[in-house]
Amino acid sequence: FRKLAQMLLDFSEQAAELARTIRADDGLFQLLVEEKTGEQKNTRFARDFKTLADVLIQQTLCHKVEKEFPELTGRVFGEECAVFSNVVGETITVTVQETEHQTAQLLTKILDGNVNAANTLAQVVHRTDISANKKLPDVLPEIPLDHVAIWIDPIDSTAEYIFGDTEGSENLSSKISGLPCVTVLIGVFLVHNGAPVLGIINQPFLHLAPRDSSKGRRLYESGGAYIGVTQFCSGGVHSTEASGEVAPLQQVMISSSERLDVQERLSGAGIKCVEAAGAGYKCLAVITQQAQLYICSKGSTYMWDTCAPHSILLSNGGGIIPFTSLKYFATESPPDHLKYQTLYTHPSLQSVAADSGVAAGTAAADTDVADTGDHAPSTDTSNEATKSSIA
Ligand code: 2IP
Ligand code: CA
Ligand code: CA
Repeated sequence: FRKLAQMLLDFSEQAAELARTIRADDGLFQLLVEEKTGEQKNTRFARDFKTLADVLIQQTLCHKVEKEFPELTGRVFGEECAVFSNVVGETITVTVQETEHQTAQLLTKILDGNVNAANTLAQVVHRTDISANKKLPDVLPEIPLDHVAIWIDPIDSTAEYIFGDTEGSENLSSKISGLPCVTVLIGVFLVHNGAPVLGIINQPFLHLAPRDSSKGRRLYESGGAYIGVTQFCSGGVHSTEASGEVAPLQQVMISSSERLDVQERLSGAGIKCVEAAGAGYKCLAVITQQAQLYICSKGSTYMWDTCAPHSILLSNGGGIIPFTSLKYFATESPPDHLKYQTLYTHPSLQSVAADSGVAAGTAAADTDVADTGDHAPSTDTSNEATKSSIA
């Protein structure tokens, strides 16, 4: 498990490097911002380059996991599907090949013959020298690898990634946006009971590089990675002790599209609402204790969004519960911190869960996501069954 944790931590930095490479390279950046329309969209592979960036990161992780941890083959789940197809019936599945050259050749087909772009991407995909500047915790649980699976959101906050202001506006005023809101989210969960056990969040665009000021677009250097490991037992999640004292709620993270009535209730109770882009980023604001709670009433977060931050929150005495459970949680005194935690699964694991008699994760169409911070209630994710969320 330690070896897997180290690989995932280092991979988060490789994913960050891929994200930065695309923003830093003029040709690749141009591909990122241009939307395919009309003819072009119909005859070529009909997904935009921004999808390729996500898919490539996800497939790079699949490749690494399958090579280094064969028992986890087929257990890396992510937001993206690797198949690109066009209207004339051609289909290409993005998979990382044995050599950089082969990967570049495959990418060239998807990139409509753009050899330079394909070579640049393949080069980062095949790098083996990238490591995260972060140490693993000294003590890690001994979890057999065939007990776990992975949820990844390769790039969370895609809109900020593509169009976000370079410098962002990260000052916890009342609206936060821009590249600092982009995160790579990698979470590990137990397949038998759905408990999140390891989470990594990488912020690729946290630090502006000093050398870029003469360029139009600013460049970034290695960002920051966060890691959290949850204590667990066969029965489920064990968070670290939450302190008995529940601090009053002062600041809550919300989406800019949060329901007005939710916002009004929070403000009416004297709680400051801070709008920020990115589900991962809002969780991070709770993890770093800039806010006590992230609330999301819309059902717009998914398992790939919350698995990683959830593990980190649990390791700090916080957690994530479905928005629909908030009303029960709030009436308990003292609230049972662990009872309502969101659990994780994937449709392809249903037989594993069924064998062990565990009901991890079917989804209700209109549940919501939320993340709870230290002591506060929070909400959680939901969605169609394929996207797997939990009610
Ligand atoms: C999105 C992204 C959005 C978020 C949404 C996520 O993921 O993080 O920013 O909405 O919940 O699913 P909001 O910022 O309004 O909270 P992605 O960028 O990966 O699609
Ligand atoms: Ca996301
Ligand atoms: Ca994403």
